[in-house]
Amino acid sequence: MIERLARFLEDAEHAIVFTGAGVSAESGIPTFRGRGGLWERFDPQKLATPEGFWEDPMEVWSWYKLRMELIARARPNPAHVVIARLQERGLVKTIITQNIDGLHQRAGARDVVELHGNIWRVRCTGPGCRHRETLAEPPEEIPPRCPACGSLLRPDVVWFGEPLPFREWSRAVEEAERADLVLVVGTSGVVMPAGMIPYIVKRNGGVLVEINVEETGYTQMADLHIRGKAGEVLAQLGGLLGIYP
Ligand code: BV8
Repeated sequence: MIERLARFLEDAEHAIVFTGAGVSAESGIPTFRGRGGLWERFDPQKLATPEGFWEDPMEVWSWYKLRMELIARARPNPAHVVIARLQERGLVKTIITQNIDGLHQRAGARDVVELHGNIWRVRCTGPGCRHRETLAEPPEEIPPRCPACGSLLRPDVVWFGEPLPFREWSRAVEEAERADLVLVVGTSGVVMPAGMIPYIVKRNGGVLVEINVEETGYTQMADLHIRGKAGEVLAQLGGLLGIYP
């Protein structure tokens, strides 16, 4: 299986990677839907929404601050590292992620397309105020206020019911239309429209390879489904290609 994956990647002209929460699971970041997932203790359908934020900014900020602290302590796992090295070797071109944890970049990946934003970026909710900033650590005071106008700051992430950032979404679709292979790592494919990216590659005749610990909506149309943990499978791939450890 790993050999077939290596051959697929070597034969591809324009391979891309599409990741979800499962790629960060071995870094200790809970996934959305898996066991012990973020959904079990918190209801993202309530908290990761504009309504949830305006109803209780403190509760939503406590959730994001908790996740920032978890992410700050987390380290990229072999999945993030090998994906970055595949990109360095030119075996994959673009990394498209639904995650907001920034771990692909911390593993050395470049030009990562973050479809749902980044947890370290905040923006002002004040009408007409364009203040944005990237935090180096979780905010002391929550909910944080805009230094320019005093309005509430919000995480610069895409909540349910919100459109994806135009630039990132257009870039991802463009990449998917160009790709002749998509490596789908650690995503249930439930969330749309992000989850469409692998379908676009497949519809255009590209190869779809999936790495996941369970079956998903992509499995039955995958050319190769590797059942296993992303960190372990990609560490083996990296070993085979001589790019890891
Ligand atoms: C929009 C940022 C419209 C915030 C996130 C009914 C049908 C279809 C769609 C909808 C519907 N009802 C509503 C919608 C739309 C909705 C949606 O898709 N809902 C879902 C729940 C059905 N989508 C939206 O609202 C989107 N916006 O549609 O706007 C619009 C358009 C124009 C104008 C105005 C409005 C916005 C969605 C973005 C939401 N934001 N995150 C934050 O993180 O706080 S989504 C959130 O889910 C994360 O980004 C996460 O990455 C993403 C997807 O989940 P996964 O990454 O797949 O994670 P999950 O836990 O599900 O799966 C983990 C997988 O990993 C599993 O398969 C597991 O087996 C595997 N795994 C676990 N461990 C490992 C592993 N694999 C390998 N190795 C391991 N070790």
